[in-house]
Amino acid sequence: MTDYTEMWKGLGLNLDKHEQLLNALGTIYADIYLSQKDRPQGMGYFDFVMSEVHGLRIRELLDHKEKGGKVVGTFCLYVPDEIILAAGGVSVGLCGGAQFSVPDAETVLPRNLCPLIKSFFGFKLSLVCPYFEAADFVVGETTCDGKKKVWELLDNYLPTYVMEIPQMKRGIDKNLWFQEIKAFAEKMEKEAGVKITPEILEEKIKLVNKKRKAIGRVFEARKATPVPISGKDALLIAQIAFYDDPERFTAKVNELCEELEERIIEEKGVVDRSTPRILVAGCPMAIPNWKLHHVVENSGGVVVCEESCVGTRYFTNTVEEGCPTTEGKLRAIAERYLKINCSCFTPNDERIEQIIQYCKDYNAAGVIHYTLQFCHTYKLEFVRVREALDKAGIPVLEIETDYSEGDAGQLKTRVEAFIEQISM
Ligand code: BJ8
Repeated sequence: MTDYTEMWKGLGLNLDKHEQLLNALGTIYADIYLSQKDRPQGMGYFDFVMSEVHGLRIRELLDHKEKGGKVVGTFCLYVPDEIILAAGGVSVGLCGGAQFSVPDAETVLPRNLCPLIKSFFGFKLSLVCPYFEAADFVVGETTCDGKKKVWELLDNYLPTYVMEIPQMKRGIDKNLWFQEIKAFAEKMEKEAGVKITPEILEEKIKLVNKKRKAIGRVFEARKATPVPISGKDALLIAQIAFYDDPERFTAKVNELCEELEERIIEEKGVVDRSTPRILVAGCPMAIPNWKLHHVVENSGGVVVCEESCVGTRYFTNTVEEGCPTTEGKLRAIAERYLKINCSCFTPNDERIEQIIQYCKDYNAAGVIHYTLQFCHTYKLEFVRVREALDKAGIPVLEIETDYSEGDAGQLKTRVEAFIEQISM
């Protein structure tokens, strides 16, 4: 094992706290991931990435900075990777999935706030996240109210650029969004001191498209019965997509897919073919939030699809390739990103239609709608999601939770009862 202490010291991490975090993460990972049976061999790469989560990848980011490149922290699917990459930057989705940093965040933020926001803010306050410390600046966005206001506070600790995301998808909203995309490209050019040429932008559009298609291929494999990969492993892949090197990640995901496709031919699953198949819909699960998947897969079910930003919302739709000018390419980027169906938009009918369609595509016996505590948009949108699922005759369980283990027992009881209900 390489010793990265000097690197972490150089980044200004709180070494004692950081060690506690890594120890806790190592134990949780071994319990939740390494204990699984019949995992595809291709998951070995993702286990390796996790074992080096604060090591090798951080070293790569620092090497990139030494060569003059920028590291940009992001928190939302609407921030376009293609533009960051085209300006010679590296984009890292910053973690916000751990209870570890929540108490520190609550010394500044109100307690009745979404745990995802408290978690990432707490990581910055506690000086335990090397990605945060390696980032030159972060990009926030005007999605939910909590995030929108937290950027003003985060800016006290790290330069925070905010993109305005419209909340509707009319013609005027599309124009506003295109202007925002253009402004972001200019911001990246200024920060990185480079000009984004149409050639380089085209190259990065293709790179990110390939990455999305590779993740889509994993999801395609999950439609099979018996399912060749666990929901936990598929979730991990989608989480790692946010910070791994895109080219290497894509190659490794495609390698894994070849194995999954062979498993499908051999009818080799990670669980029995009669295992109830669950679709999880709702709030994103930032790394290392594996709580719900672990409960489901320890209660006799298997997760076959996430209608989530660590799932279908990430890979659905690609950016049109081959537009001749930079302006045309930026327009294509704007169009693709505005097709993401986040509950921060109104109306958001397409998301509801998609959930129903995914249930059919993935042959799901039921839906677990996952809401993080105090996330009003997903919570409210669930009223309409439930109506649509009831109408379609698809059973649904609503879970509202945070990152603590306080409700673990209650959660397990409810999930077990739901799985029993849909197995009948
Ligand atoms: S595109 S889902 S990543 S905004 S932070 S909305 S959980 S209260 S993360 Fe999101 Fe972009 Fe939409 Fe996806 Fe709710 Fe929490 Fe807000 Fe959240």
